Amino acid sequence: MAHLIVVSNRLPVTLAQSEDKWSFQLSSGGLVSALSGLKREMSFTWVGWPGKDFGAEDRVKIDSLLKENSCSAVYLDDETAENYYNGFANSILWPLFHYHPGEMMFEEVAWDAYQRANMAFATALLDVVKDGDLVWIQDYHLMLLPQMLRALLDERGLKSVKIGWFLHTPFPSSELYRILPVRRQILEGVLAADLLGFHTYDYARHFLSSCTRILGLQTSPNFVETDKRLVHVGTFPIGIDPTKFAEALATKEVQSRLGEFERKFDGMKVIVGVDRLDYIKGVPQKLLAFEHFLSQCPEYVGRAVLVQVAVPSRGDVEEYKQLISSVNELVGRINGRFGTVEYTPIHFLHKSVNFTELVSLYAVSDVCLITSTRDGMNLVSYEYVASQQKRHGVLILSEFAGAAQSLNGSIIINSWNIEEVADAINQALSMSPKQREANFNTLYKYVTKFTAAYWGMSFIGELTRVSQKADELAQL
Ligand code: ADQ
Repeated sequence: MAHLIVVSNRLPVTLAQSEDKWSFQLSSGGLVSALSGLKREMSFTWVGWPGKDFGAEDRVKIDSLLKENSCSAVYLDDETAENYYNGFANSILWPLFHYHPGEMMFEEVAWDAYQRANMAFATALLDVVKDGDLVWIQDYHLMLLPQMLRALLDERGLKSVKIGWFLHTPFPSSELYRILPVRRQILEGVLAADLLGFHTYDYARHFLSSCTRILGLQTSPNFVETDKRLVHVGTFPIGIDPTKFAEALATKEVQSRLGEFERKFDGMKVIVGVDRLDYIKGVPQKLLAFEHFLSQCPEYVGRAVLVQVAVPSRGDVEEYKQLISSVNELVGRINGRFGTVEYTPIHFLHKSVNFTELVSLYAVSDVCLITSTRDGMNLVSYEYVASQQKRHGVLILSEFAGAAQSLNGSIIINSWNIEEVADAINQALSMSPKQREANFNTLYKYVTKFTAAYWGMSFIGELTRVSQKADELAQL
């Protein structure tokens, strides 16, 4: 049975030290859930950056703790980490891939660090990878890694390692992608993999046209032909672990918190928003649409609230600081305009909430409003559906989130059209119980079938299949 090595920018762990003893905690998330499905099928090791640099003495202890938990760390010095992560990944690739080229600041120092960091991953992987292993690289932080790793493996004669790469963000139209000064290097970087995965066919299509237009390569809907190999391209929409939500809903803690919320919002319609405070999530658009809704439907003033939870994110990047201040201003203005002593239209929580709070909030809400201006998939939409078995709340979902291509049964909106979003809120709040139930059933069926575990198994299943095919061809 093949061994799987998952590589991501961050190890999904929290390391804490008390006295001189280190402890380890696995974080939750889509990728961790995906692996819980795969764990039954194969052994795996997780390789990634532990979040900061550690001194030599701590590294020894951390390394052995990580090894006991099937993880392995890639250490980066603080300057490389900053320029690679905040500088290149989050200030160049992230805005470009989400159609915000205006926010993109290309700097050589960031590009150098991106190359150095990807090389540090490739070198660290050499200690872990054995011939015949499957290596699954995650996301836009590591787009040079397939090529760098392949070169090192070739030097050592490790010819039967198979490499997969998956992109969690959109891949933009080639018209936009070609702005990137290092557009060739990035494409060539990932094209050393055997299988490339995207959330939706549109993203794959944009990638294929970039390969044709920028590198002049032959492509078909599922392949790119390079002079070295046939690179397979596929769509693998990610999902969540819905049982985690069903189980949480049955706990005393969630039931009691839900009861408190129900009493607090008695007689009110609750609209929920849960986002990282990132410019791609369209939080200002959401606030403006809610304001427009209240002005167009005054019967809901005093009877509808928006609970917006916004996790602080990347606060050290300039664009994010500006976003926080414009969101704060909008919340203040709208609450000032429609609020009374008894009524606060927008409850704005600029923080991360714990799982009990999150599930209770999802469960108490009549509507979940997602207005991303671009979003690879958007897991909040899935989580809301997984928490709505009783209420059958309505999902309003931006057409610019990958999830809009899978989640039939939601109201799809253009998040830039404030009037359309306001109308959708009104439509959602007045939808008949019968229609809500029918929509919920369609959504719930999808969310519980296409889970994170399903996603992980489909990608690895496909990587195994393409590897076997390549091995058979090589033997001819
Ligand atoms: P993200 O941009 O982080 O992920 P998303 O898919 O919505 O976006 O996942 C966010 C996660 O954070 C959810 O699990 C949500 O519950 C949690 N979360 C958000 N706000 C929170 C809060 N205030 N408190 C607690 N938890 C909170 C990237 C891409 C997405 C893609 C995923 C997976 O940008 O498009 O869906 O990867 O591929």
